[in-house]
Amino acid sequence: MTEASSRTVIGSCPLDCPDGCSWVVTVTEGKAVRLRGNPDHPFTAGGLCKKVNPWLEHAADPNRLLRPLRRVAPKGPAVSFADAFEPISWDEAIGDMAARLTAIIDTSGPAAIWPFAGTGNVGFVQGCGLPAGSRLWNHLGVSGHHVTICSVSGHIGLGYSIGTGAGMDPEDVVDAGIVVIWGSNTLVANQHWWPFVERARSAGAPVVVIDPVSTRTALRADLHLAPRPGTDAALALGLCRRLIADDAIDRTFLAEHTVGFDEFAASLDPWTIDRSAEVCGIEPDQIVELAELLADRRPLAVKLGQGMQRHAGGGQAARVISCLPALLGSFDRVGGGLVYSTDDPYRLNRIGASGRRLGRRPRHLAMTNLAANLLELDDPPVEALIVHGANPVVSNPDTARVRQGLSRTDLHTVVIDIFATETVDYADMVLPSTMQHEQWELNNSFAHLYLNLNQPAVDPPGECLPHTEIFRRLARAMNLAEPDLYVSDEELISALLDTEPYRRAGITLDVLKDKGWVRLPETQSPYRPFANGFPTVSGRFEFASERAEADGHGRLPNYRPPVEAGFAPLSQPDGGLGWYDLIANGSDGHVNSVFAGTDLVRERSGVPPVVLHPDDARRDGIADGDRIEVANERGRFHATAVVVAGTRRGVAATTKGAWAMDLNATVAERDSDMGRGAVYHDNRVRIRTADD
Ligand SMILES: Nc1nc2c(c(=O)[nH]1)N[C@H]1C(S)=C(S)[C@@H](COP(=O)(O)OP(=O)(O)OC[C@H]3O[C@@H](n4cnc5c(=O)[nH]c(N)nc54)[C@H](O)[C@@H]3O)O[C@H]1N2
Ligand SMILES: Nc1nc2c(c(=O)[nH]1)N[C@H]1C(S)=C(S)[C@@H](COP(=O)(O)OP(=O)(O)OC[C@H]3O[C@@H](n4cnc5c(=O)[nH]c(N)nc54)[C@H](O)[C@@H]3O)O[C@H]1N2
Ligand code: SF4
Ligand SMILES: [Mo]
Repeated sequence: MTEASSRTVIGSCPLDCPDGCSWVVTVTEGKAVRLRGNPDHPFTAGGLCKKVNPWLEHAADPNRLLRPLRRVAPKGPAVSFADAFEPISWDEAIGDMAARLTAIIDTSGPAAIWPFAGTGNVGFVQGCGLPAGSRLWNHLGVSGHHVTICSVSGHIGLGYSIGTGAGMDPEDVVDAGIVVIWGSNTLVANQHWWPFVERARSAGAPVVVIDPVSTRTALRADLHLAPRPGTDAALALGLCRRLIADDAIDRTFLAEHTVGFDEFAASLDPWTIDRSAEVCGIEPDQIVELAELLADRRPLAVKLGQGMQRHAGGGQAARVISCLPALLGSFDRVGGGLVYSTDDPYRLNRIGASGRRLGRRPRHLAMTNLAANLLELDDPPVEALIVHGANPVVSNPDTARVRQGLSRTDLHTVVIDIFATETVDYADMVLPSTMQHEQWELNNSFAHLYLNLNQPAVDPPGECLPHTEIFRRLARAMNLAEPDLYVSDEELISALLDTEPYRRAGITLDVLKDKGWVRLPETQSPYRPFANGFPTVSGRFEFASERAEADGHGRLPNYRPPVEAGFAPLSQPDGGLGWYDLIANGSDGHVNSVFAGTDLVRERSGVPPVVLHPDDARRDGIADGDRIEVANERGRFHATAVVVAGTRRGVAATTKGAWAMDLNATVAERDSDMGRGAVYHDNRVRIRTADD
């Protein structure tokens, strides 16, 4: 094979993972033969991960969806996939879709159509970033879609106090005096950041992990606090009170850059160390130890994970925790601050690119209220659901009711995916999507400050099409004249880059094509996001927030207890026998449910076990390796018990995203305190040995 027939194409990982890796695809004679981490990328530095290394094997999986399919059997799991669907041409598929959507618009109005974008790709062209198809959906005026499944509560909570989730550059953690990893299993879910943490540690910074589960990350910590799930705000309030009492606070920073400090300080009276310790179910000494470390070692860098906000009071907890670096004056120093997501500094032209001027949405539906929206919504009910990059039968809460909603015979569901997921079992039509190395994409990250371009490296297999092309064809079949519906993917990327900061920095599509990634404009290292003030109403860090008060969340940060979790063993009539708080974290074998049903991943990762504390297991007569039933009033699933001191007592831990497990049948479709976020970890279950 001659060298001339080989070339490399720079791309990026599209998955909902903070790391936002840049990759290089080697193409030989039109075939992608190698996909590896881009060694030039400053954050991801050449490595991908165990989940994505076999990307090309997944792309060539014999079970990949390759042509459009139409249902010919009743909805629901079929004995044979081939008997449930028949192949159809793209023209037929798009024609059918156009006719149905037009009829629904004519009879019920466009609000009866709900495009449902998931996090299978979080990019701005094909993924849920804008999401894909926004121009068409705006033009038609269909129901809007709120991506409430992941991180919304934390964003809103931090919005009240800091004004952004991007309170520091994660790379600058190397200069931290102390690192607190709060509700994040970094070594599994954000692994490319870990080397920066280790550099901080080598320079003397202790690493603290706060997590009810003894995760791989917690095991590497210098100090691990394992509070009851959903009680983080109580811990943070106790720490705040103690730091103020010890006069370990930065009074100059407080005077110059914050509002409402005195009010906040006065509100902390009840939060003695003993009260915090009691609510969190941890030893008072541990809280004192952490308070003393925070006082001594500055600046404080907090990495706030998404896990801790999947609770009834998740938004409020994020807001309270953000007060710690403010009290210590750490936001003012390189290496200090708080990072939840670095999304804000991207400053792409989302409004222009999504074509918001083309039309208004009559209502917005929350992704994680899917069951209620399908079963209870009126005026009009949802009649067409267009799902892409989402697998709600695995990922959403209350999957039994999700299935019930998707089973409606008067609902037309189109699923665009790369594999026949459990959601496909309920699709009326299935459309085969391209994968990342076969399409254009622009990706952000939520843990670094670089923008990644993804260029198509090869032609797609079979009849797979990018989402954008599917929606362009649909617009044409619906006879829509608006030229903005037909722009190319490259034009869409240029539209996203059409903002003042990118123009000033000279960052264009051509520049990106050349390099593959760029440092974000106006984020020169070291990043000083608040040099000109905080992006809040007052321009200061807001301990007291009028906006939060007006929104019903209280003027001051406060503790909102979990609805189910945290107290399960204590509040039950039988003293907690058999009751646990179930937490399902990211698996190290897959990101959410992506690729989780392939033979390759199933063989490697298997069905995840449920980890129980030895004292709880003994009490409940469960032995290591026993088959158990995990159940509550919403649903049940079976698993194998692993009995090991891997969680605090009363907590059962497993991982999310596995197919054919139905873990989320036990999760409530309840909203968190802010933004209708999901409450995956606020989930009380009963565990016993299974009868079968
Ligand atoms: N390998 C892998 N990586 C992933 C993912 C994956 O599925 N697999 N998922 C990706 C996605 S979608 C996201 S959003 C990010 C999220 O990444 P993370 O922010 O790390 O979120 P989770 O893994 O959900 O949970 C993080 C930790 O929060 C803990 N936790 C749960 N409840 C509480 C609580 O009440 N208090 C505290 N202090 N901790 C709590 C859990 O035990 C868990 O260890 O990771 C991404 N990365
Ligand atoms: N119990 C519990 N459940 C959770 C969580 C938890 O912590 N605990 N975490 C939640 C979180 S953080 C998230 S983000 C959600 C994720 O939930 P979803 O948004 O539903 O995302 P995934 O489950 O990853 O499903 C993505 C789908 O996209 C498909 N896909 C992948 N690439 C492509 C592509 O290029 N094109 C198309 N069309 N499809 C593609 C995959 O095959 C898969 O079917 O899960 C949530 N579920
Ligand atoms: S899943 Fe995360 S760590 Fe793995 S390649 Fe994608 S961005 Fe990188
Ligand atoms: Mo997520």
